[in-house]
Amino acid sequence: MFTVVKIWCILCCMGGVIGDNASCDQDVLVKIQKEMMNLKERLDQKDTEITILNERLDQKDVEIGSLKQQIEMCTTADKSKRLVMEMDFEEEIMNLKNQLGSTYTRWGRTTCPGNGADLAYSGYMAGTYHTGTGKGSGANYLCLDGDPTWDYYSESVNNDVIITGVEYEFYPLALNLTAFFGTNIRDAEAPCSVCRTTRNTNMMIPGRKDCHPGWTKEYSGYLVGPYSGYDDGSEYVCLDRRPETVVHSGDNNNDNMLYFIEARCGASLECPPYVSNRELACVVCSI
Ligand SMILES: *[C@@H]1O[C@H](CO)[C@@H](O)[C@H](O)[C@H]1NC(C)=O
Ligand SMILES: *[C@@H]1O[C@H](CO)[C@@H](O)[C@H](O)[C@H]1NC(C)=O
Ligand SMILES: [Ca+2]
Ligand SMILES: [Ca+2]
Ligand SMILES: [Ca+2]
Repeated sequence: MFTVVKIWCILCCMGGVIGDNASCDQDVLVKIQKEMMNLKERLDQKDTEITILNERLDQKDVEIGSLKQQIEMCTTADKSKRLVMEMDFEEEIMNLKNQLGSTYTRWGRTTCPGNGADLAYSGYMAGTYHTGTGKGSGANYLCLDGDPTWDYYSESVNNDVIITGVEYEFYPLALNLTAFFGTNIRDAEAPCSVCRTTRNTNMMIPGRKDCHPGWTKEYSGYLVGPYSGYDDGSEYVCLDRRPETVVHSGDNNNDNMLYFIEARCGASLECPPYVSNRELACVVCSI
C-alpha cells in the first residue's frame, strides 16, 4: 500500500514543478488522508467478514462434532450387532456339530474311552443261543440295553430264535488270557457300550492296533468271533483289550462263545505282511 502512495506522491510533485509547491503538499495530504480512510473502511469490512467466517467455522465445528458422535454410535451399534451375530454363528456351529457325529459299539466295556466320546447306553453283549432249535438266526452280535423297557409281551416260550449272553472262551484252554487281557476273563460274559463321538466317521480296522495318521483312536483290542463249530452264522467284532465282565457271569455256560481270530498263511492270504497263528488285533478309529 505504501509503495502505491509513494508513486502517487512523486507523480503529484512532478506536476508541482509547473504549479505551486504549497498546494501540491496540501493535495498530497488530502489524498493520503482519503486513502487512509478508504483503507480503514476496507479493514473494518474485512474484520466483519472475519467475524462472520469465524462464526461459520464455529458452526461447522459443532456440526463435525455431532457427526463424529453419530459415527461413533454407529460403530458401537455395529460392533454389538456383529458380536450378537458371531454368538449366533457359534451356537449354530455347535448345533450342527451335535447333529453330526457318529456312534460305535465298544465290545467288552461299559464305559466310553474318555476322548470326547459320550456314553449313549451300556448293556450286555448278546448273540444266538446256539443250542437252541433250528439253524437260522440273526448273524450279528447285539449290544442289549442294560435297562430294558417292554412293549406288549407274552411269556410263553414260543420262539425259535433265542438270544443269550456271549461268553469269553478262547482256545486252547491253556492259553494265558491274563497276558492278552490283563485278567483271566474265561467263562465270564461280555458287557458292551454304545459310544457317541462328535467325529463324523468311524471304522473298525481289523489287523491293526493303532490308527492311521489323522484319525483318532477310540479303542483297540482283539478281533473276536464265534466258535467255528456253530451251525448259525455270526460276525467278527473288536473286543476291547481290557475287557470287563458281567457280574455273576463266571459259570461255564458255553451258550455263545467268543474266540480269537487268527491269520493262516497259505496260497490266499498275503504273508508277509500277515503271519500264521497270530491273534489279529483291531482298532476303532474316528475322524
Ligand atoms: C517549488 O519547490 C522547488 C523545490 O523545492 C523549488 O525549486 C521551486 O522554486 C519552488 N517553486 C515555487 C513557485 O516556490
Ligand atoms: C500269565 O501272564 C501274566 C502276564 O504276562 C503273567 O504275570 C503270569 O505269570 C502268566 N501265568 C502263567 C500261568 O504263565
Ligand atoms: Ca459264563
Ligand atoms: Ca466256557
Ligand atoms: Ca495263536
